[in-house]
Amino acid sequence: TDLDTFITGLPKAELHLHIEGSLEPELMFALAKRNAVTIPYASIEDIRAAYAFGNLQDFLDIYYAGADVLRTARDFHDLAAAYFDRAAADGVLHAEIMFDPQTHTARGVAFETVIEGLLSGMAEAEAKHGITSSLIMSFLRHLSEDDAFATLAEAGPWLDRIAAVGLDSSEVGHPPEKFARVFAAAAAKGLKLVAHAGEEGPPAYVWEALDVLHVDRIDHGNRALEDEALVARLVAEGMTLTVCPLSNLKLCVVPEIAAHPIDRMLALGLKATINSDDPAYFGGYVGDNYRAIAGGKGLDRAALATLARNSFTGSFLPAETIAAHL
Ligand code: ES4
Ligand code: ZN
Repeated sequence: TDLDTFITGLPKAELHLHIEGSLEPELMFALAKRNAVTIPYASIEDIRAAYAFGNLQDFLDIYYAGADVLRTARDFHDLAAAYFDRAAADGVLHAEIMFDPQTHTARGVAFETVIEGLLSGMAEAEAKHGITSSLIMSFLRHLSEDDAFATLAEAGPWLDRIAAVGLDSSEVGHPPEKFARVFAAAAAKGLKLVAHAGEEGPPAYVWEALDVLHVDRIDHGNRALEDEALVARLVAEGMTLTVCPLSNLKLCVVPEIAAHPIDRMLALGLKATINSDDPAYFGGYVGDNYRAIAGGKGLDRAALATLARNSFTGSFLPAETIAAHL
């Protein structure tokens, strides 16, 4: 349709994407075979049938299990290449992709294997599609501060290839404050900072991400809307929120897309963006997320264009590159 064409044609950046969450069942099956890894599924349909989640933890358990098929640099290359093919088809010009090194190093896969595979997929995508990208190294918040520090140390040889650090995994019970010192150390190394906050966790975690971690972006941020003073703070700072509508639906953060607060976020003056989070698990890539909110919320073209524009102004691209995209 016309609207589909409009959405695909909107120049956009993707700012909230877990590369491990772009592992499609077909590739999971193929990599299990290639690496002789046993997975608890008999077929691709079986994998898809397992993707019914009651909350974030239900999803995370399945997501970490799925990542077990990723073993070699070629696997990480293929994973990234498949994502960029989908992103390019959706009109994504730039992507800042998260990876979870601890998910792999804990299984005996070397940090170097993970990052070199991803970097090679990113280089190929730039040559093939002209899509630019950078890496956000995310710490798993259910693991310790020491473990995060060890991961930051392992990243040392590749720091010039990493744009930012992030914070993901089980939110409730693992407040941002737990990682205050690691984030300070990352900032001292010149890295940008992002953190998941207010997805399932309370507004207090969003305050902490701002005041204790000093983040440059908030991933999700939905529950900030419960706190008027917090909304005022986010608006005053022009803080970008990386919102993920289909993720919110699949993880029961919202009961239906019609109830998603994206329109309220825009009306309040928040710098919201649209992202896919874990597209292989949540039923769609970034274009599907734009289409879902266009249909489910009746957002007009001007609102969709604002969201796409926010994805560049909220990116970590140099100012002159951002200006060239607007
Ligand atoms: C995630 Cl949706 C979400 N929330 C927290 N951590 C994550 N890791 C991958 N997807
Ligand atoms: Zn996420």
